[in-house]
Amino acid sequence: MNNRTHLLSLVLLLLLSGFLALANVVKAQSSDNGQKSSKSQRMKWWRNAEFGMFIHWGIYSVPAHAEWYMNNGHIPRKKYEKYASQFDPTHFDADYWARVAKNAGMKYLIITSKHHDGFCMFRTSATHYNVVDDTPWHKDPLKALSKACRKYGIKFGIYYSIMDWHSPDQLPHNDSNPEHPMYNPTRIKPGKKAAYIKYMKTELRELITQYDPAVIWFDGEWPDWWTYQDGKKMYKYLRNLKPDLIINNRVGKRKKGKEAVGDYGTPEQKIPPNGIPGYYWETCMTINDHWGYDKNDHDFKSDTTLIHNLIDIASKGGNYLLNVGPTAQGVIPRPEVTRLSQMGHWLNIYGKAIYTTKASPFKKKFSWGRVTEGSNKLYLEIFNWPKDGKLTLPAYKGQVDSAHLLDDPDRSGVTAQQDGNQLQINLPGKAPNKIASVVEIDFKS
Ligand code: JFZ
Repeated sequence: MNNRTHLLSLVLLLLLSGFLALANVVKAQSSDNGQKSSKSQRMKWWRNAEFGMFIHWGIYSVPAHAEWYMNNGHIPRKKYEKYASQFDPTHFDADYWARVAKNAGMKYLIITSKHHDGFCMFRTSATHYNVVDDTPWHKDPLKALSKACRKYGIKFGIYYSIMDWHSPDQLPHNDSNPEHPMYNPTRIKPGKKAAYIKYMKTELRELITQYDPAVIWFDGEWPDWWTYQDGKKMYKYLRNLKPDLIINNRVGKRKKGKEAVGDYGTPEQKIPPNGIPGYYWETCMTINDHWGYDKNDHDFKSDTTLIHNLIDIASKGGNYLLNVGPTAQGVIPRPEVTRLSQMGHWLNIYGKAIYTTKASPFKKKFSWGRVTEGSNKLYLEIFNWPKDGKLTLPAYKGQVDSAHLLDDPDRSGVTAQQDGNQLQINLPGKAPNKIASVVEIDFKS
């Protein structure tokens, strides 16, 4: 080889190795981004939705002591089954339920397909113990409701309990007195776990093919026999069946040092004080003190509490899943409907401050209210109107362009200045809204 060919091959070699190195970087990046963006793509509608309706409805609405009655009332299986023969919700109106959610400003809905009591509120081939075959009503409410949701542009989701007090594959926790069983947490019948998982898969496949849900919301994952690995496998199974399905974290157990299973966290009845940074989350909450219909529970949260909760959750970067508990006649109790309609009324005016916004960019908490972030915008949701008309916040990126009350068409009466490390707001004398007024501040991009 002469010098020239030597040099040429050296250059070629360098070029080739450079190219390979670059290709590797590009490959690594695109697979990272690929993963990240496919989850954020999948979660996009959900994150922007902010507010959903939870519905706990089953044959427990017949005795009307909420959804844990079979366990808490120590009812033997055979006796509990009788509630199915009394379930005839002639006033059920799926279109109306979807309109109640729509008018409340809710963007998605999650309904119980099977709660811990094991009764299936949908058409299924896996058991006779279902609403179509085993009630005098013979109708499939999930069919009607999924259709109505589609009509009104509400995403349809399905709750499914892993623990099953009625399953032939599961045993009550304690049945030493068969007339007085305690079900929770169930035990698995020896050798029956595979059969039960097969049953779950059959039903979940039916739920997906029959109603095309956007979300599956698992629950009842706490019995010992359901393991972290079982949850992972179930997640994979469903992800394969429907690639853009969203699945909550109660599909699996939390395991130390292991990645959480599921797409989002589900704090219950509480709002995490600092949100859950870096993780999607949704607070589910009762509108009174029970999930399933309880005829003695009249402890409804006030309009103000409910609207403040929604704002608080949005300011911390989460979604609010607010529950209703329809009666055995198929009626959403009146006090629940009126509260939802009040929330819708507020959202009609102030929804810009909630939908598609992000958590407050500030660590600091404010006694006067909450903050949400839009693109080049801050929204201040004011619960306690300051007597001196002044609010002081930490400075925000960019320069203030303008500020106004969200419900003021004249856009007058509010000023905002930023100097040094403070953002200073001057408000008019009176709060325009008793529950929460909203100031929008626009920043130059
Ligand atoms: C579960 C159910 O047992 C209950 O009936 C209802 O359906 C609710 C939405 O979910 O209850 C739970 C589940 C998880 C916790 C507490 C209650 N938790 O994580 O604290």
